[in-house]
Amino acid sequence: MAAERTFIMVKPDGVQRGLVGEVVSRFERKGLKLLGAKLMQVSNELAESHYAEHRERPFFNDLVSFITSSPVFAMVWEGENAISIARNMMGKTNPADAAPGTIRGDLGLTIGMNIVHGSDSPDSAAREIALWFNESLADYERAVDVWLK
Ligand code: DAT
Ligand code: MG
Repeated sequence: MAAERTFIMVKPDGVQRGLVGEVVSRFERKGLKLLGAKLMQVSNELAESHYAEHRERPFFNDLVSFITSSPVFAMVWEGENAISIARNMMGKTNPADAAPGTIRGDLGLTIGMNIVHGSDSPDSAAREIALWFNESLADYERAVDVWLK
């Protein structure tokens, strides 16, 4: 099976609450490989483009305001089934419904501030990686990869 890449972001609430290391650590321990990471302030233009699929939803303006309110930590992770694995590790969108053991289930309280974003399909991963990382991603081997097949 081919390795997948996924776009993951610690949202402003996660950065403000000091949860960047916790989120990074969970993906590292899972065995996913980090290909890119940056702390950045999001522009309105980038936020609106990222969340374009939600443009008509009643919460769209709040979502854009929230994601641009303070820096985010944007990342690309790679591994077998990385997209669905990361979504499972994040838990359901509403932390009230997210299972214990997931990021949102363990650390989140409300749907408006649910700590983390992760691509939901191969198409959205490709779109989001291109949108957030126009610089080249790291290309490297890990000795441990032979134990993560
Ligand atoms: P996810 O982040 O799990 O992919 P989504 O793509 O449906 O969820 O929505 C994007 C974000 O929008 C979500 O993380 C939080 C916010 N959101 C979704 N549904 C909402 C709602 N009903 N009320 C307020 N915010 C909502
Ligand atoms: Mg989504």
